[in-house]
Amino acid sequence: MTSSNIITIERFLLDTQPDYARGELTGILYDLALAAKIIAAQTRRAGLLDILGFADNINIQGEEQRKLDVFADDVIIRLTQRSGRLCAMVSEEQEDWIPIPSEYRKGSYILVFDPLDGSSNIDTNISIGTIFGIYRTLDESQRGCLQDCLQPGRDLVAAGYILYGTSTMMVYSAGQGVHGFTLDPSWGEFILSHEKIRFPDTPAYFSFNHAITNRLSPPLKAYIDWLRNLEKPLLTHRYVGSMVADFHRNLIHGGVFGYPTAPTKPDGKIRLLYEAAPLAYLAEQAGGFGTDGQHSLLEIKPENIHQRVPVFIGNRFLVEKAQTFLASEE
Ligand code: FDP
Repeated sequence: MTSSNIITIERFLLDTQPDYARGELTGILYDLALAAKIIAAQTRRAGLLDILGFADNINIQGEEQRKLDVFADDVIIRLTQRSGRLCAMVSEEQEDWIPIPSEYRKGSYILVFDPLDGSSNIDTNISIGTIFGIYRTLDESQRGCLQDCLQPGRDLVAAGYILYGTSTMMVYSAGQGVHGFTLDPSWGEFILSHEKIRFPDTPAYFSFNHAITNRLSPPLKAYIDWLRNLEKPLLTHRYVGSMVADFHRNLIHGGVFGYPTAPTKPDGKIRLLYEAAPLAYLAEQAGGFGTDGQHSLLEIKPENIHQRVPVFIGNRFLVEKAQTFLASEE
């Protein structure tokens, strides 16, 4: 790469924002890129700084919060709440929706996020990520309310994730394709590395937690058998257990990630608002699809901010096949 074709995320965001834009959305994405650099730096030092291990809290999902989750949550809230661009937030780590404190100016957008997805992988040095979605407020004249936060994925104006892997990558879409930026640690800049990402036509992977396969319903088992026995294309099974990492690998090489319902998880495990919907939005922007088995994940209006949903997401034909198998269950 020569210096003349290096495109930083800042330049790309400014160059691609529409003429009528006021820069608010661009500003939020840039704030998230900054948050990503701070979280990435802390993630890299995690083993050394003894910030691993459990914080003293149990989060509202009943999972033990790890210290890095708390750190990432705090960084994103602090960096974005005073920007004047948001009027509400939802975080996986906070029980209630988060209003913008009255001392700060309010903006027109709602940010929903999972600060550290795949957090059970932190202490074994495996890729983790941040997922985010951005909605517009329903009423510009108000300061933001719960209803602003309960919008279906179809109304997202932007979504993305940051993957803390062998490199740190920020991948986002604001409705004009999916673009990926890799953090150059020596420059401290996200550089455009993957423009207009599309799922390849020939997928390579399927990603399910097979520990629960035997407990799945007959149509789900049949679907997984179909994936396993497919010959053209031949699929390999890979499952990291960090949804962002599994989604990213499948986006680049093609594939399907699934977390269906099971007897112990009647609603599935993945959260609709800040995990499933943003990734389904990216999937559609990249030519793929996301479903709960019946409906597009983007059509489901959340009833509460932490709602769980079964998920099948990736190459469209692999995901639609899940719907076909599950239709036989009815
Ligand atoms: P985690 O609990 O570690 O935060 O949605 C949460 C999630 O990770 C996903 O990232 C991941 O795909 C899934 O749970 C893994 O669940 P299993 O361990 O049950 O496979």
